[in-house]
Amino acid sequence: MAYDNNNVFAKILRGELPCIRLYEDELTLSFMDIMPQSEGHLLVIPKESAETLLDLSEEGAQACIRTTQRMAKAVKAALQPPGIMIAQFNGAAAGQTVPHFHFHVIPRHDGLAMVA
Ligand code: DGP
Repeated sequence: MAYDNNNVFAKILRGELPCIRLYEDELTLSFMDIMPQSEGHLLVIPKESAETLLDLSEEGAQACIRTTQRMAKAVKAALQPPGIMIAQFNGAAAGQTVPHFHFHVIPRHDGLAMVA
């Protein structure tokens, strides 16, 4: 399916929607999730127009995992959660609601799994 240029993360990347920006480099952007599952829940997205992991370039995938690791370390240092969940969904059937690739970085204080 063609990439939807009007999805909310595309608008955030273009500066058309506000977000709480945490980190940005040439290939990725990280910002706070608007519906956090716990304190510190953040997102990492590529700047390239990719809907799912299957659409993402290898360079984009490497950049996203690098930024995700960096953000997980920052969350650990800031909030000291005993656990950090990294979640990622591909397609509406898998629970993806925004059709632009993203990693969730979610501090966890219990053993419950995320319900999409
Ligand atoms: P997913 O189900 O994996 O597609 O999760 C999408 C996440 O994006 C969800 O946790 C809520 C978040 N989200 C949706 N719209 C916005 C928005 O406009 N701004 C921000 N910061 N987050 C959003």
